[in-house]
Amino acid sequence: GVLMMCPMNSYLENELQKRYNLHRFWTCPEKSVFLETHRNSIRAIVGNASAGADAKLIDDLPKLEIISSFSVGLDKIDLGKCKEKGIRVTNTPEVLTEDVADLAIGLILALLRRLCECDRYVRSGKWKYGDFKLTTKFSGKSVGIIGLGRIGAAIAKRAQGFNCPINYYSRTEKPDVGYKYYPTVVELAQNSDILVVACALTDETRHIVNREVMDALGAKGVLINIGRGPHVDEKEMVKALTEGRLGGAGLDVFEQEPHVPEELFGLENVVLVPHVASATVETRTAMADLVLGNLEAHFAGKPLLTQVV
Ligand code: 8YV
Repeated sequence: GVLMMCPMNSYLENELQKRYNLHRFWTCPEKSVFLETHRNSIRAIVGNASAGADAKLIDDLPKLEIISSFSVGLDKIDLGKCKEKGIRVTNTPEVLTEDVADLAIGLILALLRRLCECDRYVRSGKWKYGDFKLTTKFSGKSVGIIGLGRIGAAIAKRAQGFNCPINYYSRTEKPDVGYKYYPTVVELAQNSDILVVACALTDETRHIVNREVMDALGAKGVLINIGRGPHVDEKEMVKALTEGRLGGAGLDVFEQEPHVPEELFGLENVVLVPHVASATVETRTAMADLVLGNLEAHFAGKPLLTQVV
């Protein structure tokens, strides 16, 4: 049996249904009763960025062999527990890198050039009564990237196309990248117009963008988050934005998805999108194929396609 944690993609769900005895966890009224009944038949879990597998669920399923995640980020899975119990874990890297980097640039442009507001201006008929106010240039602005992994590097490459000087923070300096390294996020923020969160969420990176970092970014600086909500201290971000200590924010992720702090709804200097960085037909299909391919390889005793644990 395969346990799917929440609805994620209809193509994936249909294929899982065809190939396995599929259980949809979100449709079970009594989770504990379900687990008690099926604990000896569930061999695989399919999770994503919103629903993974914690230590309790892993312990409740003694026949669990593999967790195949429909995401690159694995912060919702207890990886330590998986290692300890010999449970394999796979994710969906590479296939979503371009889309996530594209959306980061999209958020920057939408925020600085006020595209959403411009669109509302035209639709509301206000253009007849005067031109839209001036906005802020993107080309040439310094971009600071937290985490220069696959996604961070793809954002850097795109921003270079806009003649932006690139700065970055990561745990260790990367030789040969040709971007300016800062050993702390505060220094990175001090020296960047645009700060982009592109690292994995771990205990070390939770609230990596705190009040001090936002103040270093400053009233003219903007924050872009395509990582995970908990990378940013959201309460402090709301305060910094409303008090004018932070210039703006373009956000794909939030601390309590799908809940977004309502204080943000009235602000013009924010662009809010509902965790859609990888959400194109092309990429979600490629992600689904990786989830399916990993399960197929596992049950056929072949090497996994994208093994993390
Ligand atoms: C998805 C993601 O939104 O890959 C990740 O880590 O956050 C996203 O690609 C999500 O897993 C799809 O449900």
